[in-house]
Amino acid sequence: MKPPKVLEQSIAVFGESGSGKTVLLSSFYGAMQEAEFDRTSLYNVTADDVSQGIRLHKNYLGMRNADKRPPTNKFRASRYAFSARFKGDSRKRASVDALRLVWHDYPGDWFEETPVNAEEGRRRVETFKQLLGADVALVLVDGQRLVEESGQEEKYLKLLMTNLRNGLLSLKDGLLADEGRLTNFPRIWVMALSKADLLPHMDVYDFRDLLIEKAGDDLDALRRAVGELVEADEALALGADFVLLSSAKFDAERIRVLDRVGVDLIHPMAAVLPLETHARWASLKALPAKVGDALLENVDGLAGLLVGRRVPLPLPGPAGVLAGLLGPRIAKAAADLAGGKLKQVHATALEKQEYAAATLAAFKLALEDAERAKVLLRGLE
Ligand SMILES: Nc1nc2c(ncn2[C@@H]2O[C@H](COP(=O)(O)OP(=O)(O)O)[C@@H](O)[C@H]2O)c(=O)[nH]1
Ligand SMILES: [Mg+2]
Repeated sequence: MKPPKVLEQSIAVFGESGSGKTVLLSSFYGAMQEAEFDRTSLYNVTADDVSQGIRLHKNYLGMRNADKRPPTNKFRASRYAFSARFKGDSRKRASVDALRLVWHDYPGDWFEETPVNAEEGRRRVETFKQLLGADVALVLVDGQRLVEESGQEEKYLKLLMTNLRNGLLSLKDGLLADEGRLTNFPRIWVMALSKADLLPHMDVYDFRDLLIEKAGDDLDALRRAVGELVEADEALALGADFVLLSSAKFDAERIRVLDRVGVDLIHPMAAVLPLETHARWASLKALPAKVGDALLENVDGLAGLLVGRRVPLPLPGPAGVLAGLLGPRIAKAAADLAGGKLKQVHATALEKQEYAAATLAAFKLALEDAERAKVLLRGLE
């Protein structure tokens, strides 16, 4: 039997303690264990680490059935891997059996407190290196803090951005010690309003405007700090994409897990945002070839799925030249699929039971819907 073919995306989630990371993870995972999800979806999702999965599911059930909040600081692990395995006939899977989502959880204290000693400093750099393969980072902005600081939100927002920036800069020397600026590092930083249910009148445009108005300079300083870490900072989007997230609706007594916002966009964002953005960046003339290749390499599997064609691996000689031409074209064709054409690709893939392709098309459609609903705002035109 051939080993299963898995395409992997990772996402790094940054949020201060109390900003909603554990609840978000539990809601994300628990929702996909519901019978209704199982009945209607093209894949099953499991946690690669079984006990991690059980803990998250238990958290979810506690919220759903007993209105109990997940215990705080229970999880020490900062890496969670989930696999979405496709149902149906394996011969029709067009070489992809599963999409894996790796979720890196960065606790806020990391960025709020300086390391106590050199050893701890080294350990932070080592742990941080785990996220170097992530294409997308989510920065959680705590909606509860915005409510508490209503009218003077800049107090909280500036501190949040500054802490994150200082945290990253403090890791800089350790991160760049080996080979200089990083080719693989999250280049898409999405600002996420967590606990969005507490601000029911705020749509994603209002959220963006608030951030820019109250902490635009700090956001820009954060962008420049990340720019100092990556090779070719023209391929960097920080402060361009925004999303609203609510893991559940928390009333005084009830926790309504079915009232979620944006949680179902996390996997689609991790897969689709790089696909669309990397294809565009790779066509920039000024970009070093090494960076362009790395950007395309991260998305060629997904692009091939959507346009129904595997991208050949780089080959020597004329074939290599051909692959070099084909890769960007396939990525661009996949990135450009939208609207009616995308719906067609989705319907055809469903009909042919090519579930991986259908899922990726559905991910893209979900982002389009979220934009229309003003839950997601993408910087791309
Ligand atoms: N209203 C609302 N409250 C939330 C939401 N997510 C988390 N909370 C609240 O925030 C608290 C801290 O969340 P938690 O996920 O433990 O934060 P963490 O420290 O970042 O892991 C929870 O106990 C809830 O009371 C949300 O989506 N909406
Ligand atoms: Mg937590």
